[in-house]
Amino acid sequence: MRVLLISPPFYRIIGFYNRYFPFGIALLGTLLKERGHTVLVYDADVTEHPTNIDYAKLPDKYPAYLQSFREKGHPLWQEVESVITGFQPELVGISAFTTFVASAFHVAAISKRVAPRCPVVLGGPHATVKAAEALAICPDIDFAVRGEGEETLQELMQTLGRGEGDFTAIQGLSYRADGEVRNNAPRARCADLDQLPFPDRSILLNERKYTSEDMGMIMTSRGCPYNCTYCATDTKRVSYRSPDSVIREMSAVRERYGTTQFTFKDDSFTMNRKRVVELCDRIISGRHHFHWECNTRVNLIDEELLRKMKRAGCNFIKVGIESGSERILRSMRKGITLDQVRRAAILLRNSGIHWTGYFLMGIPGETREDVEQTVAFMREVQPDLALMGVYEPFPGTAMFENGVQRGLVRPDMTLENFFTILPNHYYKADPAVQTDAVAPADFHALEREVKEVFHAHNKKLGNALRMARARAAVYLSEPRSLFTDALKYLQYRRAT
Ligand code: B12
Repeated sequence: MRVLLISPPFYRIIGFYNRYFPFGIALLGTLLKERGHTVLVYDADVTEHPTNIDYAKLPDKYPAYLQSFREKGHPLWQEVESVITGFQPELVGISAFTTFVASAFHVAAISKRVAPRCPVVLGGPHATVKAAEALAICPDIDFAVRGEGEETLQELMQTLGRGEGDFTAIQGLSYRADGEVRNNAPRARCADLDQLPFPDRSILLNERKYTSEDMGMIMTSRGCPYNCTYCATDTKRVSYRSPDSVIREMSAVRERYGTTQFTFKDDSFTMNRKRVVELCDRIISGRHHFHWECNTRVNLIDEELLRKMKRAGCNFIKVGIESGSERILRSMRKGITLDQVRRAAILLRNSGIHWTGYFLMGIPGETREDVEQTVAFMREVQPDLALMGVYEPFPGTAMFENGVQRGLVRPDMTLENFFTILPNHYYKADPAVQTDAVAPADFHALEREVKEVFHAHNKKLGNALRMARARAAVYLSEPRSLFTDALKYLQYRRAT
């Protein structure tokens, strides 16, 4: 079968740079190719030139994003059309996060216009939690795959290939039948990640547009057992790849793309301490000289572990702090205390590894005082980079359900809603209302104030130099990342 897997455009439409390659569809494409299908993986967001990367400014461009759907002959939507027409697929698969699911619906519509008989399948985080809604509102989507797609997509293709119309036995699949949406039983998670191939990055259309660092995104585990109420990760059971498999993938990526800086994008990389120690030991004893970053939690690091990680090439660690208010941390079920953050901040600073703290504001029930505590706490713990996000209700999360009960969140959206409401307001009952504890006008003024404090913190020369020092090896191997980083820093300087 000729299969076209698409990551729809979003960042590129509004002049932003999207990091990494589309891991999920690259992996699915690799599997299908191994099974003899003809596959093209089209990331419509990849751009060669470093464009805007100050993601705090992303929402400012959302009106232009919505406008692109109304613009006849928009070059990016024309590009999508010509890729579909040129490839002549027998199946189109589209991946989507909630934030840019309008793009997925639009791609589906283009596909149905130019290839009306070709089935369109939606997958990814949005399909996982909103399959029924997507099928109910978007007539151009024929199937939605909930959760991991490896087995489900192959079974669907086998059924379609045999010309059969009975999909009832395919776990994890949702589809329309007799005018209603059917949700088949869920599919069990992949039990052994080592059985999966590495995503073959060479099947990406425009492979050469990615930087070596973008190609260095690696997933060493799936899932997270914590219960943060704002998070959309749906797997509580964590499964891991073996250190051997991870090192083989890193070596293969380095060989093909010259990658020296890798990113472990696992939800919490140091969840299993023993495994991290083993991986680090293997990297050190094999003299691999990789550099890498990871995400983790403040309660999952200690001095000895950080020392080992640094020796194994870890140069960046990103942790979620979220709030400086114990009350809010508890309401988020974050599972950490402010004292744990203080302790981790000292360990991270002493480790010499560059560290980023992620913060969140605008969550239901949060007052101005809570937000002020967060700002004061950021100043106290002084991350090398401090990033503030404004909470968005993602379906499938506990906070989404709680928001529905509080009247802040609407459980469903119409197709028209997705094309008329700004993506950072999706599923909000009233786009103007962020939280029930701060009046809308006050919230927006507060958001501006807080973001200015964060910008001022990040643009301090000392912080910028610490970042540059941590990335020195990357600059040597990929000089264009020096340009990208300098651009980012200048954007920050101009922002306040
Ligand atoms: C990498 C990543 C990113 C990268 C994406 C880069 C890229 N080029 O794709 C970056 C850093 C840009 C990013 C940005 C954001 N992200 Co993010 N990100 C992730 C992360 C860590 C890994 C995704 C991944 O590759 N997973 C591994 C692969 C194997 O899984 P997968 O992609 O889900 O694919 C599987 C299935 O979904 C399915 N599948 C996927 N596509 C398709 C397509 C078809 C046709 C089929 C059949 C199946 C299928 O099969 C795949 C294999 O099993 C996830 C967390 C996670 N653990 O998944 C969050 C996650 C996807 N991100 C999330 C969010 C919220 C965001 C942001 C909105 C955050 C923000 N507020 O800024 C932004 C999005 C845009 C914006 N506003 O800036 C949420 C998504 C929630 C949602 N409902 O959409 C997640 C789940 C994090 C979380 N725990 O809440 N992100």
